[in-house]
Amino acid sequence: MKKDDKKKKDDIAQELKNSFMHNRKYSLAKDIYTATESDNYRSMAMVIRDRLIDGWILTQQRYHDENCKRVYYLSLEFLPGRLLGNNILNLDLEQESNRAMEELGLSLDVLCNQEKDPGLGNGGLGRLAACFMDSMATLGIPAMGYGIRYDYGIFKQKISEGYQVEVPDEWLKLGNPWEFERPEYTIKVRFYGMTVKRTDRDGKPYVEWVNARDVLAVAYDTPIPGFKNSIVNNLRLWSAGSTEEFDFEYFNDGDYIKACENKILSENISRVLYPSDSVYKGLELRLKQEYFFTSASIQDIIRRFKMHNDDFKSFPDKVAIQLNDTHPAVAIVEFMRILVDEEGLDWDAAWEITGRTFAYTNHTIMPEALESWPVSLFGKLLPRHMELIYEINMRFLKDVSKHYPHDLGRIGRMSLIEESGEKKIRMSHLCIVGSHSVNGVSGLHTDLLKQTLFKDFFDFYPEKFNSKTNGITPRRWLKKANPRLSRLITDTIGGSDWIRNLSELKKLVPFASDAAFIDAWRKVKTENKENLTRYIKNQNGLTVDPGSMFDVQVKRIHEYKRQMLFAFYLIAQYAKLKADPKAEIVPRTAIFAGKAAPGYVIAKTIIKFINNVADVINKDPDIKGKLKVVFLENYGVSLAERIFPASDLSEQISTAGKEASGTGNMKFMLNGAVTIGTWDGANIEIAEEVGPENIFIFGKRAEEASDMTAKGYDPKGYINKDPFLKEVFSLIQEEFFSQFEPGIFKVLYENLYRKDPYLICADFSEYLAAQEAVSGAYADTAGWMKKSILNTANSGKFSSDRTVSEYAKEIWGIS
Ligand code: F58
Repeated sequence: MKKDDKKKKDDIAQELKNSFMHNRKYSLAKDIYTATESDNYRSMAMVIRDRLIDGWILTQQRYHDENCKRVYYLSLEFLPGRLLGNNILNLDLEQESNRAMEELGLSLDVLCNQEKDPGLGNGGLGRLAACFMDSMATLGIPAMGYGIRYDYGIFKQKISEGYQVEVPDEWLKLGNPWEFERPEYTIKVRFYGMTVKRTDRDGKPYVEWVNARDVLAVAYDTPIPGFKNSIVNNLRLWSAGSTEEFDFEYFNDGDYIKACENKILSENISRVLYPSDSVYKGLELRLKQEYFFTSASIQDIIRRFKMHNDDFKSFPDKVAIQLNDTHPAVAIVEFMRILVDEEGLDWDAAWEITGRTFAYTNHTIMPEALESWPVSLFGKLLPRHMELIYEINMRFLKDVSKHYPHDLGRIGRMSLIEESGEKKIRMSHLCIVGSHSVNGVSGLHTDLLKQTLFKDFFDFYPEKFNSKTNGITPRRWLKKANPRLSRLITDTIGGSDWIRNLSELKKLVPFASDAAFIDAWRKVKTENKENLTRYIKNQNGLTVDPGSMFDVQVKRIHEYKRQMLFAFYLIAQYAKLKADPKAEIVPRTAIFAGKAAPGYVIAKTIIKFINNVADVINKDPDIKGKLKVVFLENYGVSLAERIFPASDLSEQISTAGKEASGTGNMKFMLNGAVTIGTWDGANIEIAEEVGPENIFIFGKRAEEASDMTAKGYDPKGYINKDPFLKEVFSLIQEEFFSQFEPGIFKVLYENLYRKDPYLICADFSEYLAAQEAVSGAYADTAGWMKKSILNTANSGKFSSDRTVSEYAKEIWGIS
């Protein structure tokens, strides 16, 4: 290091220390004797927050002065992860912060772990939104995220006697140093009421929405810094409040409780995140949440637009709005309502502006996850929006029937209103009709959208459809989560450009055959595994061997993700070892983590099943040193950061055609884990990047799988053919894993033995063979390390910087 640089770093470390002491004393009124670890975390968070402010103000001023085109990312979910470490990293203050804390006798790591991980999302979709926020700031895209500031995020998962128990996540209890309340941007959102037709002075008819109930949306802003570029974007989350502290009418009548009711009901809107990851439930409060944050965001966006622009015609040149799935779909209607009812634009002009502004991302083709709101509920809550949807639909279907006269089947299928049974609004159709872009999140997923779910729409508007393969931010998922590997990479390829340009990792390819490098790579992996080993010991009281293969499946628990397939493999291995205790096997530690939706009985039973299987295997002395099974509780961003760097094998074994993309698969790859997976979602693209020798692919392909299900498939044929599979079913039926609670796994057994909707039995034999191939490959340590290195080296495509650049260029019109 040059002398000047060293001096600069010394000065910064000193400033950080001073600022830390100042904040601890004057913001928290604490000293060295009274400060808790949490106080020290908060003091350091304030130090770093202060360092974000100048960049934040300057960035926003610049966007304002340049009146540049802005991107708004509307998402009901954001999973940003802990911010202290990440913000230090993006501000390039890692060394100085570590030094400052050390000199104060503190550990930055310990402080960082004090932070509550904001769980404002369920899984992939929410985490993708957070990766995009990081990439948009890093690429200097004038972007803003909009969502809800839930008082309670996704529940905390405890495992008790093998069962999932949900505990409320009180993430705001000790305050949140990263957010800034902005009461001055409070926005009124209306619900209920009715519409009346009126004519203005010129005789022009218009509609008024009257007798509505008001709720207030209060803005909370969180700065989102780019990586080492002084740019700081904004994440604006809305919290609900009531218009009056009390309803005075009731208050005066002496009904105190009734007087508080309105306040309580209003505030409930942002109380809690719905913890369902792929089953849609038509609950009124959920629709209120969707409209609440959407309306507040659209009003805010229009207010900002009007500060610099007076003609709505230029709106699409100044604003791009990306809808993260259909949850904010009502934004399209809210925007039309404002343009037509409040701004007085005529329908055609408003509709054209709307279509050019909005873009929609789909994240699933699973029918049970598609949102469709009963017309009765929607019309009661949002009477004007219901009318507008009918108008949009009428005009749209007129267009369709011009192209396909007399094709009533097609018109019925494409309608925004589902007419069979209870009338419902198909939110995805609304999004497609009201947007200029519809994208899937991987190549296969987009193809399936075009060929199946949205086929009629693809026929009608082929130009709207496009694919944007997901990505992950290398800042959090490599630089921060895996500091050892990051250092090794930087030292090896001679620089840290890869953090901003992930394809630089390709430079590792020549080192994949270099013995010294292979050894260094193995050492890093082993140290990371030792770390996780300690965590497992701490959490589960279980000793695992860091020398064993860490075989990992971490994600939401869902039938289509097939945690049961992995569990079946482990049971088959167990049975094999019991039958032949001398059988040679490659020692493995199987690691599971993931939450089940509280109302999803099968998923919750799967968790109990895995834990019981783990108990039997881990306690059996015959199996010692050969197989261990671990279920880590409370999977989330923070736990994920510990797991990926320590993984050898990544389980990506969904039924082909069901996982839209997956992003965990990319995090494993980036950290040098090898994938065993089906030909599904982004696994396909991972295989293309890394080459067939460095990935283990098995199982039915999407088309075959859907054909089998359509034709009516019987798992029994497969069960009888495969002796291991047969043995697995016998063990479950004999209550081998439920001796003390007989009958608890009947629901799993019956479901898989009779229906097996996700083809676990059909894929089992091939999966077993693929696992055998994995064991063979792992036994050759240098060969495995080569695969591991090549996985990291070829993961450049999966940077969210690449994904976001594609959105910017091809959808948002931002260079
Ligand atoms: C996920 N969807 C996909 N939904 O399952 C995954 O393949 C993809 O990689 C990821 O999106 C990002 O594109 C997902 O996470 C949800 O969590 C929704 C939450 C709200 C209810 C409906 C599902």
